[in-house]
Amino acid sequence: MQIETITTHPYNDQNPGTSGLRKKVRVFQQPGYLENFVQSIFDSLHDFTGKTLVLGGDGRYFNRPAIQIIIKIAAANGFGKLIIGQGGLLSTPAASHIIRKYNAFGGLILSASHNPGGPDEDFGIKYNVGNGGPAPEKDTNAFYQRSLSLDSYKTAHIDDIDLDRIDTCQIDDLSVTVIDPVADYAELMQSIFDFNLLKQSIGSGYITLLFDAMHAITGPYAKRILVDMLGATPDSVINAEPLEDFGGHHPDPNLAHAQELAERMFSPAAPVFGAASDGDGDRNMITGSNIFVTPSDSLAIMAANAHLIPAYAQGLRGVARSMPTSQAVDRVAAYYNIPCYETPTGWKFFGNLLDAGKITLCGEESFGTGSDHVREKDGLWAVLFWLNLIARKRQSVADIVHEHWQKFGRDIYCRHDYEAVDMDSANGIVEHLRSQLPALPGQTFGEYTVKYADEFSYEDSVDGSVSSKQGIRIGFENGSRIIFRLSGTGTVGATLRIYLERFEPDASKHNQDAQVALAELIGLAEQFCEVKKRTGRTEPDVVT
Ligand code: VG1
Ligand code: CO
Repeated sequence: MQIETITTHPYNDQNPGTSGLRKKVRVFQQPGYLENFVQSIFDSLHDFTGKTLVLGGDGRYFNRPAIQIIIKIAAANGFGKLIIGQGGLLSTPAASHIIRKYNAFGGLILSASHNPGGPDEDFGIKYNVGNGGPAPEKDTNAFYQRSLSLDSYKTAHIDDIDLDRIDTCQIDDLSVTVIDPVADYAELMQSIFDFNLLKQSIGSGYITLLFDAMHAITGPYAKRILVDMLGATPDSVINAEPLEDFGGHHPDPNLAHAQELAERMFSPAAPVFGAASDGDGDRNMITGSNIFVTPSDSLAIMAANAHLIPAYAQGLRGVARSMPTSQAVDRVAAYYNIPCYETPTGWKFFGNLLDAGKITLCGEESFGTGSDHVREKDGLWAVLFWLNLIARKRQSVADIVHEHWQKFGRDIYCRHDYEAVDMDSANGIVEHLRSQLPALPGQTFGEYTVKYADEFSYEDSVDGSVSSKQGIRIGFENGSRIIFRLSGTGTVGATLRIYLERFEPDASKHNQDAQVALAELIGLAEQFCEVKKRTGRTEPDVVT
């Protein structure tokens, strides 16, 4: 194998965010841009000669050429085996599983998740370590540091690999295997859930369902599992064909972007269950006939009912949620007397807790839930979890949610996003918030008295590493919270996220609209951060 060292110049903007490096496609297409980042990753890792690397992506524009480029760099850097999803496709959770199942050294996942795709849209790349999870911060920091001084990368002179044929080929010391992207994952799902019960419930018509794959990666997974294996009608999976531009839409599973699903779920003829997933298949939106389940509630409900699922019949060791996720799951953990951890935003912070066996289930308010079966959040797993619950409890989604609120109370919750805010204004908002923190505790605003006001810092209980500046928290005596943070996944300007939550124990008030119930907190949030005043905006761009 002929290996060539190519001279390059460093780029100064290759700092991975919450979930890998995400930029516009055109940024990635600059000479050496992708190559540099991949070489920076390999330069920061040790002792992988002859070992296995998993490769796959969500199928967005630039996925295929990027895979061919990475194959050649991985070959030149001494990997011994590459496992690649057919067509260059792997959902994020499936990639995590394949890394674990085949004892790979790590994997590269090509995705910008729920961001739009196409020549003028977004691309992304993320490195996952041997446990199947996103590289921890110490690694992503090392990749960035290396990228700042990188002056060459290595590439091998080999032909492009036929990504469409399931096969293994040997090129000198390198073996390249193209695998069915769905088979291993489907088998894993079968080992977790009661597929016989699901087949009966779906086959008998007790459960009718609608799954929106949003023209993204979960189409082939949903068709194989929900239709072929569980017997759902073929029209139960919509937008099932992965497209490079996701049909021109945002593959973002929320009521605004999964529009057809939302319309059908809130109509008189709605099926029993409806769900959607994102570009790379790690997010999930859960709905039932005429009801939307917030991700924070979904996590709490899953935790409260996990013993009904075969793989979790023994109960949960513990649970974790990201800091801005509502405290609903904390109440479940307290009820079952199991630990509940609060981590910074991003799945990489759950990895150590999962590896150490401290938690079984975890989730984020951003439509992410998962368990110790892989080291990523997992959209279809959450869908199967809910289907299995409905089949076992023989209750509608609405009944399951209302019964949960009656037992535990409701954490009324919403998030407001202000997108593409210019960086200076965003930094000004954060500075302004910071400056108020010392004086806030003890102050009263209407029915809200501030209990604490701080900037979240996390110490990992397994390896002792500390991550600071993970969001500004204002907590009130009555348990309500307002949280502010800047997104680490956007590609244009800054996105300010405002997370609002209020606990309502009184069941007669559980059916309130969240925007109404949270109106006073929403007003307070503006008083503290002044986003509208400082940017001239009148409304958030996204409300979830
Ligand atoms: C967002 C979410 C976070 C999630 C991350 C990656 O990050 O808030 O909870 O882990 O996306 O998800 P941020 O920094 O933009 O708030 V995915 O499905 O985009 O890989
Ligand atoms: Co995603």
